[in-house]
Parts: sequence; structure tokens; C-alpha cells
Amino acid sequence: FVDNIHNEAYKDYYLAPVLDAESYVFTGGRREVSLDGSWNFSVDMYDNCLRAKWFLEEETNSEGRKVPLDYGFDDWEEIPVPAVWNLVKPEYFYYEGPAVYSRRFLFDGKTEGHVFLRFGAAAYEARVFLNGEFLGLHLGGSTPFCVEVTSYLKEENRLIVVADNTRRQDQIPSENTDWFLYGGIYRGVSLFSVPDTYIKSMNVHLEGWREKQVSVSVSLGGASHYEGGEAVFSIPELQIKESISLGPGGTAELTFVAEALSLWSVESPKLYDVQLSYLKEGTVIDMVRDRIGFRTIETRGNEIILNGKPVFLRGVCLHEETEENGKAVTKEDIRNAFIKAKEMNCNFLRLAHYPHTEWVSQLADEEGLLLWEEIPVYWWIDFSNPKTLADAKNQLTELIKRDYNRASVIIWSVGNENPDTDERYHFMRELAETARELDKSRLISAACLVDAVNLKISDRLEEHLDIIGFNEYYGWYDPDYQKLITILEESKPEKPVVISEFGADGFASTSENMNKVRGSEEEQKEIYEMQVELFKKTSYIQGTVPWILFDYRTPKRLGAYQKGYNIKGLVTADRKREKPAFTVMKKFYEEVRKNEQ
Ligand code: GCB
Repeated sequence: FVDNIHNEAYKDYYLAPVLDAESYVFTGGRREVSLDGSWNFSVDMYDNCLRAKWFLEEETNSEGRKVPLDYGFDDWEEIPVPAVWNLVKPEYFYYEGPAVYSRRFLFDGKTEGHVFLRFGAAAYEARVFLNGEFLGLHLGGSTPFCVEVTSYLKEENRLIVVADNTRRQDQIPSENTDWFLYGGIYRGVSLFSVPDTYIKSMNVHLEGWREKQVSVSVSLGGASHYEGGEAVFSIPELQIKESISLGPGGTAELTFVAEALSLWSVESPKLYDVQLSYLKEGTVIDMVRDRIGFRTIETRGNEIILNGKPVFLRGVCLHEETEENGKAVTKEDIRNAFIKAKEMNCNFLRLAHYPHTEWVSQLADEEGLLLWEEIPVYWWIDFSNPKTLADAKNQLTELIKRDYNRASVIIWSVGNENPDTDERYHFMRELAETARELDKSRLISAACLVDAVNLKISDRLEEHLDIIGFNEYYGWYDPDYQKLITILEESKPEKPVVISEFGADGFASTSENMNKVRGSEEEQKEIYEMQVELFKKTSYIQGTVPWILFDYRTPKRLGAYQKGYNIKGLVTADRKREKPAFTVMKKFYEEVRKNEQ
């Protein structure tokens, strides 16, 4: 047996078709059959599955069973989907590379219309094979994607996914991050069917809070030409039923006034069940549903305006991680994080540094929390590489498509702490423009760096942002507070500024004499106190977002106290103990809230 396939050539074969935002289908209200559960699994460091085309299952063993070479997928170990493989077994903890997932499933054979597979997320490259066919490649470790499987389905099916979380220079994020890049299919997988012509997207938002004008945009998929169809949008609770004829391209923009609408807000997160039907000659062909809040978000000078009123973003940053589940967080994990944030008097979460599960925005809609969502254009990125830009744009588009209808999401962030070079400027400007084109109902931001030489808030990207996010660690990485005082006094931003990160390490002091040593919780508390005093004096600061709610794993932090964790949390990684700085923020936010009333 000789495997002499050229090293890279075998991979080229698996590049297209690309599964990108174009293939994404709206699933709200559709019946999805879950393929979560136990899947067969093997790490595949050498990419054997792709090189030797195991997915063809061509070999036959003595029982006449088709197997990949001398192994059967069904004999492999089983691991749960969704999950990160790193936490399934200690020997997988540091594994980074390709791994093969496989499962069988039955399908009842009725395939009028189209059938799709939907993946919530798989890190980072995911190649999907069904019954021996390569169906496509998805790039990006935290956004959802759909694959049409209609013509490949049989009664008994074999699904294979090669998921590869290798860090590469040209990816988003690139090779160096301050968080753990877990591997695996770590969000749900499902199967759903739609009719021949179907509703592909439904984007709903409120145009004006005073007029209560609602806008719905619809697009169909399936047929190549659409004639004579009609879209009917309804909000049963308000007895609203509005219809519009679809153009030949299968799209329509519907606007109407809903006078009786109660706005969604932090204090009163009112949601409505909505429904959109596609009809042809009076017959309902397809229907989707969602549960939607209606609010507006805009800026006025240095202020952020929610439903016509200024709002201060009392925030905290959050990574998608728990000790037990890694990135494959549960709804309960999310609820616990919300409880902690609310205890600190937060009304806002920055979901750092990549798209978190869609459950976060769904639950935030219910709980009245405002969200900043971000794509992982983090630190250094291969900014001059067009392939990298295409990947970033696609991740942004997939995120916007997924969460367009979530009232809680008020900001799209196009990146974090990127060096202010020409390449970066062009790259990120294009991302900001893409976000604006896709969604006029939200604000665009990025977490920028301060100009540390001239001591000013100044970044060429500002021009393309609605909110200037800026990260600063005065008191910590740079102990000189005076610099921050100068920066805040010297800067005259014309837009609202959100301190999108600040903070310091905080390890548990174990005895009296440990107090106030560098990195202790006591020092962390003092840094917070000093920061908060400055924020109070700076009127253009319209939000503060400390780094970070919980301590979390990161391979970057190898110090004696850090032990593989970023320990800037306001709460320990087990989520059990609040550090003293938590109380500083809690009091500050309490004051802000009182002043707002
Ligand atoms: C930052 C990064 C964040 C890091 C943090 C830190 O500026 O945006 O991802 O984890 O600082 O702890 O240094």
C-alpha cells in the first residue's frame, strides 16, 4: 500500500462546492429533525479520509459490508454531537487537526421539494459527504451553514463530516488568539425540508420608533423564476395581516404601520409571534415563523439612542465557554451567565470575539439584554489576502443572516485590536460597508486600539463606524494612569465611545501578604476603581465593557498563576466566586442606572 498522492493536491479536490452565506436558508418555525446524539469519531492527523476517499466506503469485508479500507466507521468510538472533542477524552485535549465524524440515519424517502442539512457550527473547515458524495466545504468556525442534500438522500444514509480546526495564517481568526480554539461539531446538526419554491429569508425590523413602521423583506428560493406569488406577514396578537405581491425575482419589501405595537426594551422585552406565508393562487405553499421584538437603535452626537432615549451600555465581555462544556455551551450555561451579568447591573454583553450560539441572542431577546456581536477579525489577520477577506465577509454575512431578527443585537463589530495599517484599513472598511449594506437597522463598531504614541482615541476606521469601541488596559499592561487621563481629556470624538475592554489579572490572594501584589484580586480592584472614576468624568463615554465576566482557558497564558487561564475575570472560571472588582462594577452600574431614571 503506497499513499503517494501529492501533499496538497488531494485537498484541492475538496475545495468546491463552497457552502457559504448564499446557501443559508431561514429555518424559523420549520420542523427540524435533529441529527444530534452519538456519532462515530476518529482523529485523523494525516487526513486519511480525504486522501484515500474513505467516504466512498468501497471496500467490502468478509460479511459483504462496505467499509473504509479495513475499518468500519460503525466500529469507531462514539462521541456526542454537539460537543468539543477536547473535553471528551484527556488525550484529545490539545488535539488540533482534522477529525472524521460519521453517523447513519434513515430517511422516509419523501423528497418533494428540497431537503437541507443545517450545521450550527463546526470548527474551522468542515467538509460534508453524504452517501459517498462530496457535498461541500464550509469555512469559519462559528457560523451556521446549510447543505442541500435532496438528490443524494436514500432510505439508509451515511453522513460523514471531516472537521479540521487547524490554525492557519490566512484564516479568521489567524494563528494567534487569547482563547482556546476548540475542535469539533459543537453546535446542533439537523435536517429540514422545504417545498419546491420556499421562503429563503425573512428579515424584519422596526423603521421608526415613533411611527411604529415595520419593514419586512422576503426572498424566495428554489425556482429560477417566480410569477404571481404573494407574501402574507402577520402578527396575530395585534390582528395584523399584511400582504404584498412578489416580483419575478422572488423578493419583496413590505412596510406597514403597527400603531398598537409595544416596543422591545431592556425594562420590558416584549416579543411577538410573527408568521410569514408564501401563497400562490390562494394556496399556502410555505410558511415560517419567528418571535420578534421591535426597537430602534441609532446615535446622536455622542449618544446612543434606543427607542428615542439615550442609553448607557452597562456591559461586560463574555467568551463562549464553560469549564465542563468548552464552547459547546448549554442554554443553562447561558442563563447562568445572564444571571451573573444582571447581578452586576448590566444591560449589555459584548460577545467576544466570534459569533456565539444563536441561543444567546434568542435568550437575550427574552431577557432584555443588549448585545454586541462580533466576527473574529482578531489582532493580526492576513489583511492583504483576498481569500481571507472573502472568508471574513462570509462569516459576517452568515452572522447577520442568522440574527437579523433579534432585537437584542444592536451592534455588529467587525474586529478587535487590529494594527492600523493600510491593508487593515481597506479590509475592515469593506467589512463595515458590507454590514451596513446588509443591515441598516443596527450600529457598526469595532474594538480599536488607542493611539499610544500621541495619546488619543484615533483610528482611521472611525469614519466608517457608528460607535468607536476602544480597548485600554491602563493600570495593567501600562501602569501609567496619567496616560489614560491625557487620552480622555485630549480626545474630542464626534461619535459615542464605548470602552470595549479594560481590566487586569486577578488571582485569588491566599494570605495577607499576597494582597496588592501584581496580578492579585486586590490590585485588580484598585485598577477598576481608578478606571471607573475616570469614566464618570468623561461624557462621551456611553458604555463600558470590562474584560471579562469569567476567567477562561487560553493556551497563551502559561504563567505560574495563570496556569492556562486568562484570569482577568470578575468571577472565577467555575462561575462560583465573585472577585472584589465585581462589586466595583456593580456599584458603578447601580449609580448609572439611578442617574438615568
Ligand atoms: C485584549 C484582547 C483580549 C485579551 C485581553 C487580555 O486586548 O482583546 O482578547 O484576552 O486583551 O487579557 O490581554
